[in-house]
Amino acid sequence: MSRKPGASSSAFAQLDTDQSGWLGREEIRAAVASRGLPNAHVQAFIDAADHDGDCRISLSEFEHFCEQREVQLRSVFARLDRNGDGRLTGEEIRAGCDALGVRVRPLTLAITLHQCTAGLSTAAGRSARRCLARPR
Ligand SMILES: [Ca+2]
Ligand SMILES: [Ca+2]
Repeated sequence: MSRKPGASSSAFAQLDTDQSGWLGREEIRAAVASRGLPNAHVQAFIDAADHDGDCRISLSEFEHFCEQREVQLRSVFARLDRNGDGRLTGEEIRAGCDALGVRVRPLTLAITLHQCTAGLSTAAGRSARRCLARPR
């Protein structure tokens, strides 16, 4: 399974609000703020994505960053998916958190993952929400 063709270029176009062909610090700051993320993510993203060091992110740098993140996410997913069925249950996620020594309260986990699956109207999304809503 791979990303839809053009998914990262479409995302880039949405972030490039001045249509300059680059993501500048202010555009990145606006994107980070609109997602409710800490401001530290602005520099972290620039550090991770800006390969030529010009402090702005080109489309090719953005696409490369997205590809790297997808590889990392697939690796994490594979490690969490203990039975290898291609789906993460609440228990698998909890076990992963436990293995990392991360204490996540069941309600916090349920809310976070409910938000992640909120856009899913599929049976899988409903199943995930039911599973995550179960008390530990
Ligand atoms: Ca721009
Ligand atoms: Ca750059």
